[in-house]
Amino acid sequence: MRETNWNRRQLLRAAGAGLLAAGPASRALAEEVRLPFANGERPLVRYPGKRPMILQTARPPQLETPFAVFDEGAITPNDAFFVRYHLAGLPEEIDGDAHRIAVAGKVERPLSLSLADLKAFEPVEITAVNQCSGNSRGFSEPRVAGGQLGNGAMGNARWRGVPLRAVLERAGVRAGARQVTFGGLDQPVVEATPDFVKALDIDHARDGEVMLAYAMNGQDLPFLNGYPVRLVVPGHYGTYWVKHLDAVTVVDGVYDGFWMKSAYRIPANPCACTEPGAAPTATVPINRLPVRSFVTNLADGAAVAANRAAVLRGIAFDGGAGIAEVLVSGDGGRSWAGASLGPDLGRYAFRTWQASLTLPPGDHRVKVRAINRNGQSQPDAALWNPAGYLRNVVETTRLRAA
Ligand SMILES: Nc1nc2c(c(=O)[nH]1)N[C@H]1C(S)=C(S)[C@@H](COP(=O)(O)O)O[C@H]1N2
Ligand SMILES: [Mo]
Repeated sequence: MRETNWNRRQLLRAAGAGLLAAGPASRALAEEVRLPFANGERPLVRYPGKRPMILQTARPPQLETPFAVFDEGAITPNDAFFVRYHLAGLPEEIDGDAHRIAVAGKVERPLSLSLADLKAFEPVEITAVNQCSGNSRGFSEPRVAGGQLGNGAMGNARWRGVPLRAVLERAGVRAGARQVTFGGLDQPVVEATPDFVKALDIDHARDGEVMLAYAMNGQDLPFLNGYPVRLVVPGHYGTYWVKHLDAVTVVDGVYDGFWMKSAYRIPANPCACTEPGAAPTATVPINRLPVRSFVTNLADGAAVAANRAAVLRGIAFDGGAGIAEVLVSGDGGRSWAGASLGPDLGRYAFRTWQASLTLPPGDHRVKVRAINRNGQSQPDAALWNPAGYLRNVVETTRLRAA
């Protein structure tokens, strides 16, 4: 498992190789993909420990999962899991044995936990989707600033680790605690950039599900996904899932660092949306994942045999109620039929589904819609907000039957 822990020089070399799109070093790697929006051309690159991934940025490394990976099953393999960083100062190398997590602030007993200390707690496992707030931002219309991502900034893995609650109990949270903040080893490269620190309310931090994870799908965390320990916040957007976790601090106020106070905020209204182009009057920190569903086995524009049952496969997920139902439409949303759901890996996981559609010759708009156990679903038309967060419109796949 050690081979997944690459040092920064190796990562940068890999990034450089991918970036030299015209140069000799890139030939073995360079293939392009085209995300389906304007300026969607991206190189495919191979980083250590990863299969070819869609390069969003090289410094810091930001890699998107090629969408076809999601048709391989409900679990996203570690070598295909997307990568998101804000700060270009990645650690040179991480020695898992020397790594310590400082638990401090409003606690009775500050702790310095090694990986071995963490592994001595009773382990828990949870299968949960990590999705970037900006997943699918490239489809936003009107377009918005930020990484122009397709639909591949998400993944579902089986996480193993220790409930944050158990760690906080050992440290002894003092009266008056309001939030817990989380920091990782990566650093800004210029002083003006605020360090990446996130916060959760104390009750959320102690819900028993928020986890300090040291394994992903039965392996050490890949370097780029947070080796040796990351926070897992089931049902919540990836921004809270702090990687290379080294600081857990209990505070008695509402943390007001840049990445909580200014970034990753959504309109404070029921749709978390605004009129296109308009700024919200009030905002709150982004939180739970809304319901989403995708067709995974047929790409937009694919051909199928006319008048014969075509199999449709896909995935659906939400922020933790669990998927109750998936419906598919072969006629652009006029009529809907139920899909059959695959195995239930837990309410935070991807739920696979399957359906069949018989289409007459011609062009068709196939749609998929999921409904969770709270009765929440997806909007027919995309909602808009200035950061391009929370996209969960009913997806359309155009198929040609012949
Ligand atoms: N240390 C650290 N943790 C981080 C980030 C970061 O920049 N630094 N980015 C967050 C964001 S916005 C996302 S979407 C997830 C992505 O997790 P992944 O790279 O393992 O896919 O990591 C989160 N944790
Ligand atoms: Mo993110």
